[in-house]
Amino acid sequence: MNYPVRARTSFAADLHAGLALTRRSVSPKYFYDDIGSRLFEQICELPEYYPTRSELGLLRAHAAEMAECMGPRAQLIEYGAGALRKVRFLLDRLESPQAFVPLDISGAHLLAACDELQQDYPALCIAPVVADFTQPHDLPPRPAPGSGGRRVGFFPGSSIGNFTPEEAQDFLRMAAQELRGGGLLIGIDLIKDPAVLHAAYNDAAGVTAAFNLNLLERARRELGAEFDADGFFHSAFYNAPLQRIEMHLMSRRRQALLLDGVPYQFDAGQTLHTENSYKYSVAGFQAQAARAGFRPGPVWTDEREWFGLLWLQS
Ligand code: AVI
Repeated sequence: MNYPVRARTSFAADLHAGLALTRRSVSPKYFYDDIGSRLFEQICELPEYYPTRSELGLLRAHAAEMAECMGPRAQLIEYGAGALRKVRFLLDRLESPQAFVPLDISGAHLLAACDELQQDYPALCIAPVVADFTQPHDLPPRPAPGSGGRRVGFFPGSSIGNFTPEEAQDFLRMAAQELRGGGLLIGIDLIKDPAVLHAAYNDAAGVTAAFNLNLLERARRELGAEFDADGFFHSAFYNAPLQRIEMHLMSRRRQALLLDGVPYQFDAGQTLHTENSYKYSVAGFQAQAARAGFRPGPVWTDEREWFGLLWLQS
């Protein structure tokens, strides 16, 4: 398969940079090639992985209240749109939305998902934007003053949990500006019994392990990286002081991973840190959002209080 030169270069450059660190790490965004995206979809169906089911349950039960917060004639922006499944709950309840603007870095996937959505919502104005939403990006003009509509945002899936605290704050600051006069509906994974978290990231079927290991397999496929296939294993644990799940690829033995001819030595037990998944309290997240310019609004959580959808007014 041919990969765009830019994509290869940034993966290669970021992997080299991450492997050169004393504490080796690489961005979780590199999980999501076609194979990784398919594995993530499987993760969402796993019995141990509650976030997707919990959030869908909240949307199913409360979409009407959420749509009321957004108001009539909204211009709805979705950050990191993916398959556009969750937003349907809102679209079914929104009163005469002016436009739906999904933002995603993967153009082909975004446009395919938009085509599918358009078939089911023929009257909806869909204006996809192919962009990395964490970087400066263009949006269609705001709803005209007097049109009665506001610009509002949707960022589901607890994707903000994969940002560093600084990235999360940058995103919230950008969104508060972009959505001023409207608001943001955001999904966050809540702090809970570490045993529940541990199970969610160490599923019995080994899908999360395959998802994690695919990052190295992707480096082999796309960048020609050389390493022993079973030289690394999946390691995921809850770091309680930092309130996050950490995922690592741990070396079984002393070995070298070769990338573009550069050998990166791993000792037994040494890791490549591949993901953080931050867990929040509702009050803690609202306080963080307030520092970015949002005012707290209604909160929806499931009975076990494992997952939250928060309306933040901007
Ligand atoms: C996409 N993101 C919110 C998932 C999470 O739970 O942090 C990614 C994931 N990693 C392992 N399982 C799921």
